[in-house]
Amino acid sequence: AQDCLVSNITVKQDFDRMRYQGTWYAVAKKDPVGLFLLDNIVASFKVEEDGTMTATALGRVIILNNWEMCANMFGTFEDTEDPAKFKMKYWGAAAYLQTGYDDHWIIDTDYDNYAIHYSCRELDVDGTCLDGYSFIFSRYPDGLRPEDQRNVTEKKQDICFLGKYRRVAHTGKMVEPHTIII
Ligand code: DAO
Repeated sequence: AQDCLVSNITVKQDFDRMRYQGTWYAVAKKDPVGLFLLDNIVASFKVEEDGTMTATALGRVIILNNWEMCANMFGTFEDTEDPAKFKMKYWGAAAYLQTGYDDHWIIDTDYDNYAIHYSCRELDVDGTCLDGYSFIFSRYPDGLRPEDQRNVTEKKQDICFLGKYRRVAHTGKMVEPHTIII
C-alpha cells in the first residue's frame, strides 16, 4: 500500500495452509519495539487434524539484559475471514519467555522458497503501523534465491518496512533449548 495504511495492505490470495507447512528459516527481520527473537530463528508450521494451524519456533534471545539462550516458542493460529490473516497466540516453553497475541499475516509466499510475514502490533492514529514486525522466511537457511529477491523487496515496500530489516544469521551453533549461556 503506497499510503502505508494497514487496512490497505494486501495478503496472499487463497492462502493454502497445507502447502505452508514445514520448516521456514527467518533470513531477515524487521524488529518490533522490545525485540525478542534475535537470530537462528527457525519456525515450523503444521496443520493439526482439526485444521488448526500451529507453529513451533526456535531462536536466540537475550533475556534479563544479557542472558543469552535458545528460546523454544509455540504458537496457535486463530482463523479470520481472510485465509492469509491469522491471530497468533504465542508462548514460550519457559515462564520467563515472552507471551502474546499478535496479528500474523502472510503477505506473499510461493510455498517452496520464500514467505513474507507481517504483524502490526499497534496502529497509529492515522491508520499506519506504529509498532510492528516482519519475518522474511526462506526454505533454505542460507537465504533467498536470487530470483525471489526482487519480489521480496517489492513486498517489503508494500508493507512500508523497506530499509527496516536486518539480516538474521544462521550460525548453526545453537545449543540445546533451555541451555542458558552465562
Ligand atoms: O521477535 O520481537 C520479536 C517478536 C516475535 C514474537 C513471536 C515469537 C513466537 C512465534 C511462534 C511461532 C511463529 C513463527
